[in-house]
Amino acid sequence: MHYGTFFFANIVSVTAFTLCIGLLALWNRRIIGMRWFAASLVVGLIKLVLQGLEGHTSTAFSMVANEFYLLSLFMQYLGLRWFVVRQPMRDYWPSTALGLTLALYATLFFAHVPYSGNVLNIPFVILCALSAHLLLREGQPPFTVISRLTAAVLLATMAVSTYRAVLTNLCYQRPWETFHAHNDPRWLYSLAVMAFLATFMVLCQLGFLVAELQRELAEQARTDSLTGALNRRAIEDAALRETARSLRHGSNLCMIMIDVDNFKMLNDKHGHIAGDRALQALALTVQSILRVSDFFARTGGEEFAILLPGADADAAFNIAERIRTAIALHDIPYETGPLHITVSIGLTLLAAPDDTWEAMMRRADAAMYEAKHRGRNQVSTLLCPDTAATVA
Ligand code: GH3
Ligand code: MG
Ligand code: MG
Repeated sequence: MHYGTFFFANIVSVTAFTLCIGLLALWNRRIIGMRWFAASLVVGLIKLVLQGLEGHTSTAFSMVANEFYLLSLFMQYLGLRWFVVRQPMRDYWPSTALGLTLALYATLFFAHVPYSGNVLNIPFVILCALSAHLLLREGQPPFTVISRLTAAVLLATMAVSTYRAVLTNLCYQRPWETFHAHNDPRWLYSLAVMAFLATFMVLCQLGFLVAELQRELAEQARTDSLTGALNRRAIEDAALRETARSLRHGSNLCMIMIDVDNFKMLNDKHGHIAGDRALQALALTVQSILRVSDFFARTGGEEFAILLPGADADAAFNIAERIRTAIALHDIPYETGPLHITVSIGLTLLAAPDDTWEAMMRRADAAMYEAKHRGRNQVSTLLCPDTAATVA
């Protein structure tokens, strides 16, 4: 294999990959991880061009090429981290350590210190291992499969780069003279394996994009766009699951129905936009009171449902009362002055052994209408099919 021909072919394919990932990052700007992938490929491509010119230009270009390799891997790490961790990196030490490493390598390179390649090679191997570890630890659905696949590619990259680091220490201790290695088949073929793994890595990056788009679609199909609460279908699925689980384990399950009082009047008086604002404020208030394990959905225009797994009638009643009071006391900011709403709430408890979520919904609905009947802005409880509604 001829070194120049290999580099030309590699540069052509990496240019195509960079364009592809770059355009996808541009079309999906909200997916920040793709930006890091694109940036990592751009830096990797520049590194490849500089490395291809090795022996024909100043040795400083080789130094920059080597540094860009580590930089590119670090950017890829940040991209992977975005997909699986979903939180910005708060620690500054990784970037600081990277900066110091690059500065140290440049100094040793220009001082012609032998074995200085280790300053980059060792962090490269460590970063591969850290990336793989992060993916295996944090890769939750829908990223589990692609995370494992990517971790395998990273571990293979780590193995080959370790081999190349050992080879460098044994035969090419002077990083400003590595063009001597161009005719060494061990050097060239291991480089080809790295290029092959880099191609796999780009496919993995596309895999992360596809998994993220799937996640977004699934979330949209479960969410109400106005309030951000679950939609009817999602709470029905949750109710089916939770009733089966509660009946199996003999645990409590409560359902709450909420309906805004005289909402049509608010719309008529202040306009539809004001009504929308009130629904959004209501959703925020309810969500601030619920736990993450509870389910909250918008089931109709101004109607909402809540599932409280594990809550008994007293606990559910307290939560319903807190919701009712918080909404009644809330001044909802609006251009023409604060808006006020109240809600009527119906509450029911799963009745073993053969209750169903449809029957629960009917009971919670009946309890809610009972609350309306008795003057609105109150909580009504209908505990089991034979019990009359009690109002508090
Ligand atoms: P009640 O106290 O008996 O529940 O009276 P209500 O006026 O709240 O009930 P009604 O069913 O008569 O009216 C519901 C209103 O909710 C009618 C409809 O215009 C309004 N509505 C439904 N969906 C939306 C929405 O997404 N945005 C806004 N602004 N209004 C909505
Ligand atoms: Mg209604
Ligand atoms: Mg209403």
